[in-house]
Amino acid sequence: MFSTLPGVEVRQGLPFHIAYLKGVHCADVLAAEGVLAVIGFGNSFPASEDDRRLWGVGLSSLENDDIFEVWYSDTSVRCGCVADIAYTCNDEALLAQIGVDEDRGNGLDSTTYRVYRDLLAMTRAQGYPYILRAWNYFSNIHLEHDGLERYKAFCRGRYRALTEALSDFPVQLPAASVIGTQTSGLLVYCLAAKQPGKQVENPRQISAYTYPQQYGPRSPSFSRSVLKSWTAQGQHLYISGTASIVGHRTRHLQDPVAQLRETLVNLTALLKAANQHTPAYPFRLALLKVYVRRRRDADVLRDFLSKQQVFAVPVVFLQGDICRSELLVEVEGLAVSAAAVS
Ligand code: 3EB
Repeated sequence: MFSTLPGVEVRQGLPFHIAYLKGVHCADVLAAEGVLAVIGFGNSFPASEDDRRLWGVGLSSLENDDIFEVWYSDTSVRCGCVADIAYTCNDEALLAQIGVDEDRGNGLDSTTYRVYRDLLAMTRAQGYPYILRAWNYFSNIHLEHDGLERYKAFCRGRYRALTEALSDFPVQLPAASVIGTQTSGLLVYCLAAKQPGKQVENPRQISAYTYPQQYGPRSPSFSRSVLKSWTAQGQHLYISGTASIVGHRTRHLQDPVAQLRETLVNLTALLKAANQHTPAYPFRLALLKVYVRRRRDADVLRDFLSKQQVFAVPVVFLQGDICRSELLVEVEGLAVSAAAVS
C-alpha cells in the first residue's frame, strides 16, 4: 500500500504520508491499519458514511475510476466532531473538515468567514493552532452575486477571518487550493499542527496576498507554499494550487499545454526557493494533483506531464474550475525531504 511513495527514507521523521488508491472500496481502505483520513474524488463516491475520517470532494475524477487519497499515520489516530466540524488526528497533525450549506441571504463571503472562524477556533481548542494547508471547494466559482464574483466573495470572507485570527498575517497564511465544483455547499478541509510551518513564496510570482485590486477587493489569503519541519526532523512542503501566472498576470490564454509548461516552471522555482531553507536535504516531489477545467484538455495535458522526468510522481487528474476564468489548468503538490538519518 505504501509503494507509491518514491522511497522508504522519505517516510522517516514524518507523522503521516499520503497515497492515491483506485479500484478499491472505501470500507476496505478504512479498515486498514493506521488510516488517518480517506478523501474520495469521483462520481459514485458515497457521500454519507459513518466515519469521521472519510469525506468526499464533489469533483469528477479524470482517471476512469473513483480515486481515494489516503493519509496514513504511523502512530495512533483519534477522531471526533465539534459542532459541524469533523476532525482526525495523531500526536502531531490534525485534519479538520467542514461542509456547510451557504447562507441564503448573506452570500458566500459570510459563509466563508464563519467557516474559517470556526475552523481556526476548533483547531486551536484541540491544541493544533497552526493551519498549514487548506483545501476549498464550492460551486459556480465565476458566478456574480451582488456585483462580485463568488471567488472574490470567498476571498473577502477568508481574509476577514484570517486577519482577525492571525496575529502575524500574512506570514502564517496556509498554503491553499480553491476549486469550483458542480456540487452545492462550501467544503473546506485543512491540515493543522501544534507548531508553525514556514511560508515559502515563489520568486516568479508576486505573493497572492499582495495582488492588485483588479483580482478582487480583498487579496487571496494564502502562501505559495508552507514548509513544515516535523518533530522527528522530516520535512513536508505543502504546495498551493499553482497555475500559469507570472508576476500577477495570467500567461498563455487559450493554450492548456503552454499553461501547464509555465506552471511546471513555477513549481520548479518554488522547489528551488524551498531548498534554500534545507540545502542538505533537498525536497523531492511526492504527489501531484492536477485540476483541469475542460475535460477535453485532459489527454493532452496528461501526455505532456508524463514526458517530464522531474514530475514523474503519483498524480491524480480531476475536473474542476480554477479561480481565474482564463486558467485552464492548476497543479498542487506535496514534496518531502528526508530527515537526518541517525
Ligand atoms: C493564483 O495563483 C491561482 O485563493 O487560495 C491558486 C491557489 C489560486 C489558491 C486561493 C488561488 C488560491 O492566484 C489561483
